[in-house]
Order: sequence, then structure tokens, then C-alpha cells
Amino acid sequence: MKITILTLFPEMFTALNASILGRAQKGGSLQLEVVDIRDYTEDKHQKCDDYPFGGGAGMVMMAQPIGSAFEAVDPGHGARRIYLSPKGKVLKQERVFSLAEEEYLVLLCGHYEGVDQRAIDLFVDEEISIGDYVLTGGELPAMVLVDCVARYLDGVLSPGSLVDESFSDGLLEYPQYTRPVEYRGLAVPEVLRSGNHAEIDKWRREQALALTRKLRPDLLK
Ligand code: 9WO
Repeated sequence: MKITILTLFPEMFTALNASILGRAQKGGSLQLEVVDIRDYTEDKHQKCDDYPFGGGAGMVMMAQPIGSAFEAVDPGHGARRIYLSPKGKVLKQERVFSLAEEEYLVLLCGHYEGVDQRAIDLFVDEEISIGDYVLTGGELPAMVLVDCVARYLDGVLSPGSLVDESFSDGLLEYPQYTRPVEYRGLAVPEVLRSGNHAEIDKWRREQALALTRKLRPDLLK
């Protein structure tokens, strides 16, 4: 899968080369491209933002550099074009699965007080929110989207971890323990040290269900 990120702050995306996503890129299942929208300005001073019509605080990202950047990275419009925005539908795991099936995503990151609405109307297929809060820009949400989608590409997770995840399908994760057996008076539950895998599976399912019922009952409806 290919993902292109359009942003005025490309240096923020160095974080994505670390850890798990570095592996996906090396393995070839993820091709990540970060594009500086400023490279596409036609303004002689490379200006990409301007005052809002109607007045008000702050600056608005101009339509021209954004439109030209979309057209340059995806001339045939084969990509799904997504704007990370608090106005979008809130991202859930189901949508993560379906996004992972796409060939090519182009993610637009807004900044300042927003983006000229015409860039959204002309070039964006879908707005996605990662949660109901306002940030200084769409860059962190874009990284969140890349991270959760990339987990489903080949070679990102160790074999079996997605199987473990579907085991507790839609539930919160059961408690995990590693060595030592006792830490500050708290012991690892006996069942996990029993070697009885049927009992371990049963305990984990029960824990996942009880935790979900207690902490996130909305996930069970
Ligand atoms: C700032 C602002 C200031 C005065 C009046 C109105 C205003 N609106 C905004 C605003 O919404 N700024 C956005 C900041 C502009 C686009 C990028 N920004 C953004 C994206 N903040 N939060 C997100 C986001 C994206 C996806 N999921 C959650 C949050």
C-alpha cells in the first residue's frame, strides 16, 4: 500500500521511520511519502496561508498549493483522498480494516485555523476524525491513521498477534504479565503459570469480557 502525506510540516513525520513502521517500509508492504505542500505554491514568496475572508483570528491554508499538490502526487486520481478533521466521522477499528485494503491513500493535514473550503470540496473524498478534540494540526492524526492501518500490512506484526487480537475481538485486552512471578507483593495469577492452555484461554476471555463490561460497556452494544 502507498500512503502520501501532504503537510506544511514534513519534519514532524520522522517519527514514522522508527520501530514497527520502519519494518513495514523496509519489507516493501508500505510505501510512505511525505510531501511539503510549500513545494507546490505558485506565490513568489512561497506563501501558503492567508487571512480569512470575513475576518477573524489566524490564517487559512490556501487552496492553490493544496490542489496542485494533490494533482502532482496522484494525477490519475487513483487514490482515496482523506482530510484529517474534527468534522469527519470518528475512526473506528472497522474502518481501519477497510482502509488497509486500499491501494493508495493521500492524507491532507490542515494547520492554522483551517483549510480553504474549496480545496476540500474539490479534492477530498472523505474527512476522518481520530477523536473529539481540537489539535494544532492534522499531522498527529495522520500519523495515528498510518500507524493503525500499517499494523494490517504484511510483515509489520509478529505472526500470531493478529490472531490473538481477533480472539478478544472488539473487547478490551486481558491483563498481561511477565517475569518476575512476584513484584512488590503482587503475584502473577496462578492459572497463567499452570501450563493448561484451555484454562488460560478461558481465563483471558472472562477477563476481557469483565473488563469491557466494567470500563467500556458501550463496546458491547
Ligand atoms: C481553529 C480555530 C480558531 C478560531 C476559530 C475557529 C477555529 N477552528 C480551528 C480549527 O479547527 N483548526 C484546525 C486545526 C484546522 C485544521 C487542522 N486542525 C486540526 C485537525 N485540529 N484537530 C484536528 C483533528 C483532526 C482529526 N481528528 C481530530 C482532530
